[in-house]
Amino acid sequence: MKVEVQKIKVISIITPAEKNENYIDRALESMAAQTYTDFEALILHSDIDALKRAVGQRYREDARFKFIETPKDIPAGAARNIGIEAAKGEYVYFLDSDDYISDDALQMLIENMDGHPVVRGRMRRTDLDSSEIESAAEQQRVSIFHRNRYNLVRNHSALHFLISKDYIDRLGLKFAEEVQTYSDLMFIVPLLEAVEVVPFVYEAVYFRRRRNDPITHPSLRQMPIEQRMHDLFSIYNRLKQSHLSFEAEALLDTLLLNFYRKHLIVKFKDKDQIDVHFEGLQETIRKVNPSVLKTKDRVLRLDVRAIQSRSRRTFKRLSMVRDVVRDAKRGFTTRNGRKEFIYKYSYMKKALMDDLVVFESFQGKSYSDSPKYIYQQMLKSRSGYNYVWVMNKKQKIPGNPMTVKRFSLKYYYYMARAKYIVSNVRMPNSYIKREGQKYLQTWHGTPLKRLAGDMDDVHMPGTNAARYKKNFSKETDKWDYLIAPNPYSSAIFKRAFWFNNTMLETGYPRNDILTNDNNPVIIQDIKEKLNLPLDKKVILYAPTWRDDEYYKVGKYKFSLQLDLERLKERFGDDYIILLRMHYVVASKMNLTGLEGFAYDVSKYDDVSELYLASDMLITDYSSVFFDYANLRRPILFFTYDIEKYREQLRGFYIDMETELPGPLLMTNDAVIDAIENIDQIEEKYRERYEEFYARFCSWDDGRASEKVVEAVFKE
Ligand code: C2G
Repeated sequence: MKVEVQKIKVISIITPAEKNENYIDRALESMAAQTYTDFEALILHSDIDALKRAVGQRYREDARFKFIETPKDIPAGAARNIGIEAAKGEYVYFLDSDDYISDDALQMLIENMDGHPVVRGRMRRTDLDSSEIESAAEQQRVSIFHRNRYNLVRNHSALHFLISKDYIDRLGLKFAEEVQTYSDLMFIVPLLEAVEVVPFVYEAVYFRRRRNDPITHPSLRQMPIEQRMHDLFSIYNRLKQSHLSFEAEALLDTLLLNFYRKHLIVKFKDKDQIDVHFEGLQETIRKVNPSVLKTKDRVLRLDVRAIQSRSRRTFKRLSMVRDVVRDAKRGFTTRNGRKEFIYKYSYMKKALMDDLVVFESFQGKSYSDSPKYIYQQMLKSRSGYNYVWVMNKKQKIPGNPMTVKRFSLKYYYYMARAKYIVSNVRMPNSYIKREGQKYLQTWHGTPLKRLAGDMDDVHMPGTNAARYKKNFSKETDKWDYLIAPNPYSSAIFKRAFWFNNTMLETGYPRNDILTNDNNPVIIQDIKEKLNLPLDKKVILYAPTWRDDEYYKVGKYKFSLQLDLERLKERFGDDYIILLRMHYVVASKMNLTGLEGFAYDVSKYDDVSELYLASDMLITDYSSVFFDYANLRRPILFFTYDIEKYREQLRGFYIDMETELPGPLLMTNDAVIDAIENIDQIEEKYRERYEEFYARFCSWDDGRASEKVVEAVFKE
């Protein structure tokens, strides 16, 4: 028979909600769904009205949900303390507002307390958009382990412990209030010191959601290293003052040493940082228990002993030697390591060359895009500069600049020595921006798909949203200049790239030729260069890539949905079609049987020239249409997978249904019909096209290259 007495005990769930209005629904939902219903949920926030507006009505009406006002901008630990003060329950439980728990979590915990003052369940990490549920009922097994109690807090968190309120009061447990992070240690270490065992309930699951925006909305673990270091040192020193068990010391020392190994070694690559932090680190690390230190690996031990006993200057020297050894080791073991070593220790030590400009377009894949037009403008209007182009294939470039292959030794040499770097995509992580170097980022399109900081989820291989954004912001920090093609992009770039340097609001250099060279002679030239028939009209098909369809990192698949046979049959007498895949697409196209009608121009360097040579564009979610609209020629959107693309992959900045200068077409029938009736379509979309043009093309006046060169390169 089940014992009923436990059922009357109330659990106080304490949930600080500051800045988490957007995430809290999932937490509330999981509280409401608890099979153990005797709880009060104490939701803490500095603006109760705003919070109430953000949550569903059912929580406002359910008396178990209590909204408690806190002072503004207090750390989460202080908010939890207010929660503890207000708690009326026999038990206290901490659930964060961006996480959630399994439906029977509270029940499993309380039923398995077994007379102990504290019990803990299992933690699982999931993504922010995850709706995974795991409940004991599904698992059909019940287990309680009595574990080494300190194994339960390796993530130093008080979450998912169910604790007797009486016990908390008796021990006077409080979270640290003077810190943002690590405040849980102050609560949890004394608690664990006071108990012998903590039952562990495998079936009670706490889902810890991984935040996807470490730059503007960091979770506590994503806070800046400086903050976390200050907090960890402060809590560590406070706790070390009391008499602790060996297990507690091992927990704290290991936390400190891991922090050093994971974050400070990297930080100390910049030797000035040693000057800033050495004293505090030395004072703290001297408190590490020698028996704990003995259990760590040799390299770490040597480092720690040096910090403990040497002067700052000696440690700095040792640290320099350590860096060289580490980089040299990489030099022997990784493909580019040797070159990066020479780059860092030799080339970077040589003086910058003030007259040298390195250009790169699409990672050295082509001589194209805005870097090409900026370069051509420099040839015309500047003297005294030397140029290097990053080109992966051998190719003759006007002006005969030096060309280097990406990641070759020469490439590293010029990346180290050039005063100016011009690129339209991100640089590799190994690129180190030098003091005095100027990095002009041209970017490569008006954004339709959500960019960097504006992306919720990332579906590209080998990364997640948090890592992606962190890397991305490291890159954008290096940009001195960024080109905006229109006011709309300028606003988005500032936000999504966290960009505060010089925005060149000039329009796109790559679009200059759409204004200046839009004439029959040049168009015929381009067609001849491409060996195209001169008596046919030209359709350009230029779709973008799909984040989730790939062979491996950087090599994407594209499966052609356009029915070329039908198009040829219907329009072959009057039209030809140019197929232009995005530069990350690696799929090959098979055009047998379509000779004289379909041409693969994916390898052609400059898409702007293809725009000029075509009479009509078919695209999808590619930024090409923003540029193409400069020509005021018809645009069709073949958007057969718009639902997936919009909902799952990226999300759009503009409303595709109402703001585009042409129709969305879902089938080949619709495409054929649209080409057939292209005149009516032009007529129908005339007004919208004009609005679109005014919004996105008005800065493109044919002089963008000139303005950019003017702004960045002295005469
Ligand atoms: N491009 C091209 N051929 C294609 C698609 C794109 O030559 N079939 C070129 C165009 O210059 C285009 C640029 O690559 O403007 C960027 O391509 P998008 O399809 O827009 O995609 P993406 O590389 O993801 O960049 O802010 C812009 C976005 O980041 C988009």
